[in-house]
Amino acid sequence: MSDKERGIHKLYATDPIEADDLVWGRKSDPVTRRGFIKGSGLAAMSAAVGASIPLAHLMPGGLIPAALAQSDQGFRIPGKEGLIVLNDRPVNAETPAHLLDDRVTPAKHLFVRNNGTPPAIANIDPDQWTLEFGGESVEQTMSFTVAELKERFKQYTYQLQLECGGNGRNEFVPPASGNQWSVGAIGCPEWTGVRLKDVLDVIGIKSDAVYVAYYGADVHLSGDPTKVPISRGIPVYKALEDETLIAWAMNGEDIPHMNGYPLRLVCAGWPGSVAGKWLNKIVVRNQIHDGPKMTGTSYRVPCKPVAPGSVVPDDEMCIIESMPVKSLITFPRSGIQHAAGQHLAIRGHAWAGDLDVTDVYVSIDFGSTWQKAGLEAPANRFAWQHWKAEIEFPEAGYYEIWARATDSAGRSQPMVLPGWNPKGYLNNACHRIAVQVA
Ligand SMILES: Nc1nc2c(c(=O)[nH]1)N[C@H]1C(S)=C(S)[C@@H](COP(=O)(O)O)O[C@H]1N2
Ligand SMILES: [Mo]
Repeated sequence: MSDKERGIHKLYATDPIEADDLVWGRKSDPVTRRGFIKGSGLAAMSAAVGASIPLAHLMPGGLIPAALAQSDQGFRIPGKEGLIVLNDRPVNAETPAHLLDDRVTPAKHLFVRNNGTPPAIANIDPDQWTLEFGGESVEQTMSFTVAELKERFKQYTYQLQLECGGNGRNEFVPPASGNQWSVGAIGCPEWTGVRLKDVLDVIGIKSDAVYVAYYGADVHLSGDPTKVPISRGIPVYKALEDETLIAWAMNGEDIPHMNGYPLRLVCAGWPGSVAGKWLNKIVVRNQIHDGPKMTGTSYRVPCKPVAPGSVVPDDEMCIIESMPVKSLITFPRSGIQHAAGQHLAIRGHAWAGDLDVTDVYVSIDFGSTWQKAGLEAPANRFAWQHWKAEIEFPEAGYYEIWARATDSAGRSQPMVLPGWNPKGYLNNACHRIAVQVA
């Protein structure tokens, strides 16, 4: 178990009540530390231990279930399986590449990137949840319940990829601070909701509108209710895309708690940070939104390339918009043994922000030669695309398979780290896996 995975155990040791609230959304009595767990908190705990807990009403607060405490998996996030926990305060976890093999990412395998403390599941009532619209550039302020959104507007279902702007950060030299994501802060589930543009159409946006931004119900890590953990936005044109959704379902079910239950924005192709979770307010702004994580160096890169390690003034940093072309090898898993003399069928996905992927190539000789992979069209715009190839190895030994995608503007993934930037965003270097041929 790594130090980071042990974090939640430390938190249980020092502040079991806080740990409970964080992990299970359970409420313990602050004096006796006797907890009670029921409803969705109990469901989450049951899911994590893999069975119902008949005597849960007798379980003390602040107790980490032994099944989890003694497992070598360390801290587990309810509803998630096999994720690598990078941080437990706030919860951040990524998916190993081989667990992203499904064509549509299952809920249990979608990464989690939290900036603050999510609202406790026990305190979320989807029937009472409201989404408010405001800001300088709306014609009228309005508020909708989830049921009203469902009744009043046409519903759409799309496969939409979601990738954290910091995915790949762990390769930056000199290193960038923040979650050290490797390749797994990406997924492409199927989302259902209403189009943001249909709702904005009813509300009316003024001609001076520039940006559309979100607020969510998560709270700042400091616990200070006047502080917002994150509030980001997108230019009006991106907000009005058909695929920009106010979503309540993922893969036909409620969105998992850690992924924004009961309502979130999905705005594919752009850094995941624009896809507000636990969504309760949308504002139409007459200026570029200036909420937390919108300004300074957050989700910005130098407007012009800089030398690694440079200090870049804020006014020379530009907001990240469409994400760059990228691909993953999801089968086989890195490190496998393969029998000599046999073909190896490999596969994965590729995506390119607002663009399409036009080609995927694979190499077993560190990029000296490339073989074209078979590539499918996306299920819909902004869905990742599936690719596959057959590999032949000339003799036994250690090999690396590299994958490289090209987008519809002719841009290709770099083989090694692309432009260094202070916060470690947009690393779209080729993914590679190891294969032992024996
Ligand atoms: N309210 C709220 N929305 C949020 C965040 C957050 O911390 N709070 N994190 C953002 C970031 S940085 C990313 S990458 C995505 C991650 O979505 P996921 O956790 O469902 O994978 O949610 C975005 N929306
Ligand atoms: Mo992110």
